Amino acid sequence: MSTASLDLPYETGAILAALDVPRSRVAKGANKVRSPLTGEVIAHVDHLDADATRAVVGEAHEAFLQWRRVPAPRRGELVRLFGEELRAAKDALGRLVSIEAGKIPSEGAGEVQEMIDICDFAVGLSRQLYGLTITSERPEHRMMEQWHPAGVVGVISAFNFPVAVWAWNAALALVCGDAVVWKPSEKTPLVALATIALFERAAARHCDTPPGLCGLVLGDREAGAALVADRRVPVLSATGSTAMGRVVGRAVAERFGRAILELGGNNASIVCPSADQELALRAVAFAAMGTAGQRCTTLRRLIVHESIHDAFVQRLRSVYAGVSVGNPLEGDALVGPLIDQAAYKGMQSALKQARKAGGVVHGGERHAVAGCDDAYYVRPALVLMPEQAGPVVEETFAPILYVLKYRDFDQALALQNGVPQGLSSSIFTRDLRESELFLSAIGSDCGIANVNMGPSGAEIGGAFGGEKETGGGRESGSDSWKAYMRRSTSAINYGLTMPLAQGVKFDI
Ligand code: UN1
Repeated sequence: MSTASLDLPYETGAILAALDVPRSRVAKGANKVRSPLTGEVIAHVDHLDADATRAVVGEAHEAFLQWRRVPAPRRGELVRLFGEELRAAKDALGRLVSIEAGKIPSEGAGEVQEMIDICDFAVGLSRQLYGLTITSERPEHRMMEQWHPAGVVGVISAFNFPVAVWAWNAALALVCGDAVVWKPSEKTPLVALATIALFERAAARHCDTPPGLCGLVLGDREAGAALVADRRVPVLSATGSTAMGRVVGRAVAERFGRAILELGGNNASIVCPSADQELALRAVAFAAMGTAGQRCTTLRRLIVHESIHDAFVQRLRSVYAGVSVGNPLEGDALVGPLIDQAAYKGMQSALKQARKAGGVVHGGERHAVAGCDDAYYVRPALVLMPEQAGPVVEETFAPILYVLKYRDFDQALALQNGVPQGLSSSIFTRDLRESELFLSAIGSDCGIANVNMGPSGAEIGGAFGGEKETGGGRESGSDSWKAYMRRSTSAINYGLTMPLAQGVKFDI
């Protein structure tokens, strides 16, 4: 096979070659791929148009018709093999995630680990796709429900978790008997190509895998729109902005498909008077500055009790001033680059609005990194806000942490819940009443509510997703698999009479 060239930065060519990505897929296309580490072009890929996208869906649909016949534990075997390929390629794929998405090495590797974890979870699940049996009001009858494969699952993923979020969806969908068509972010096509190449390695070792089971669509809005509109895609999982989700959700609903939406977050942590401040400081640092503030679960609002506010903010300011920003592949920086210029501009505009609304901004300026003039590195920003207004109620995908003060607990809860988004949240307290209230029906309104830890960095065993403008979808663990299947309810008469439900008589 002719693989990628070797003359790209950070051995990108060698990594792609090792991961079986053909050079033809990354060398001559019309669309430039840049590394946010340096801003330089590292590949050229072709985009599929609407017709080509529909053709990929068609192949996936044909594959689905075969795949749904394969027993679920056999389907699990394919996912097990894929997990093996991921384990073997963890270093290479993790490094490619760093090159293409700008993550620090441990987060690049962590992203691949998250894929491995969901594969393990799905393998077990492949023997546990259970329904119910239900007692019937009719004599000599029983009822049951079964879960059947749904069809082709469309996955639209974002740049910030360019492969893990696809894997959450794909690993479950595959054991559920579905085919998958993936449209990754236009900013991260290389990791998608590499992931599919690894999947194909696993598929080649599994004789029941039909061709086209995991389709890949590199493309822009046109391709995305074709995937979203296609009636052969009963389930469409989309991760990204609320604006994108509004368009996608509507289009899927229009044709009565099912959308799994994982959209914007505006996650808060409450720091109570009894909090272990040392622990809170460490948790806040990772949650707010990690991944350069570009996680859906990034901590964006800190709600601190007035009695500890000034002292805690002072400690936080010194943590912010000391954090290393830089090219994570050239040193040991903890904060890498923003994804692109648009992200930088969005950040600066939010900071400007914050100042206008009376906010006091610390940090947030562009940070020069030698040899990376076309990249966008920033100092993380800490913004003291007089109230929750302006940019504070919006999600800006950058490392900005707004700090608010509270007096009584109800006020803290009202602030926590007083934004349109509802993904993740957390509380730092040693007071059992406060933590239990926070987790109760009248507490946090988010899909994720943590105690004595930050809002980010969820593991795969739990259901992931959130309420309100976050879109309501759940992915990954718990019983999220049900969204990838169709439910069939059956009533079975094993007697000789024909009683009707609700006492209806119809004697012929
Ligand atoms: C996302 O940012 O889209 O909980 C997903 C976390 C990660 C996943 C984030 N496990 O932060």
